[in-house]
Amino acid sequence: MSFYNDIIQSTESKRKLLAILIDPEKIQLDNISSLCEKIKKSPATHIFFGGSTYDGNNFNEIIKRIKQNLDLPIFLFPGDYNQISEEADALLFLSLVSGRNPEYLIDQQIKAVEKLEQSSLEIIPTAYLLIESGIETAVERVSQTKPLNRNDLKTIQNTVKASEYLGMKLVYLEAGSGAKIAVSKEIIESVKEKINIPLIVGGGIKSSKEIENAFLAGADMVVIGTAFEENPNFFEI
Ligand code: 1GP
Repeated sequence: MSFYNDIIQSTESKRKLLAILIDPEKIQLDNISSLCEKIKKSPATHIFFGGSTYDGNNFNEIIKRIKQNLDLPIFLFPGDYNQISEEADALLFLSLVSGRNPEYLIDQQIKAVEKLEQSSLEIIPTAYLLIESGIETAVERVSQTKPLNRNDLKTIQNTVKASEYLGMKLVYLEAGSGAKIAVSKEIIESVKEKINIPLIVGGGIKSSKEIENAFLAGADMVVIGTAFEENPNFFEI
């Protein structure tokens, strides 16, 4: 069984995917079962787990409890190499290809190797592109990189194509958590026409209309974090 192959099969059959992002920093152990009840009632197909700045001790325990309460694949979406846990199912092995900071292009990945060699996580190489979104987001602050200009479609297209040539298996277009402006329809369309690998879009998506628009423009998977954090009834509405 491969979680990546499941994504490929879904994209081939045009089944859209929805990931709920859980940030360990913003979750209490005691609230996990009620949160999972909400997730069960949502259309979520995946859980993404990770955050830009987490340095607490409950990382493994939170994932374990989510797993006990929920039957969805858990993908690590790590802010740094410490956020690797055997309790999860797969790891988005991110390289921040929109930026020019070697720490997030390759150094963090090298630091992760010894842990990954001991692990049975499925590793999915993922091109991670931060797109300009109206505010300075945590990704920008932590990575000390600039996002790509949202009007420069050519550079965005060439960056995703180069990532595909390099062997990346997923592209993640990121406006940044809590972004003012989500990744635009034009950007999603222009990226989708360039690549043959699945496309994930997240950051600043706050309504079912915006989810729908991202899917219509060509996103294979949409990620929802803040909107669900702020309102656990988001999907009911
Ligand atoms: C952040 O793309 C995710 O990495 C989700 O963003 O929190 O804005 O939904 P939001």
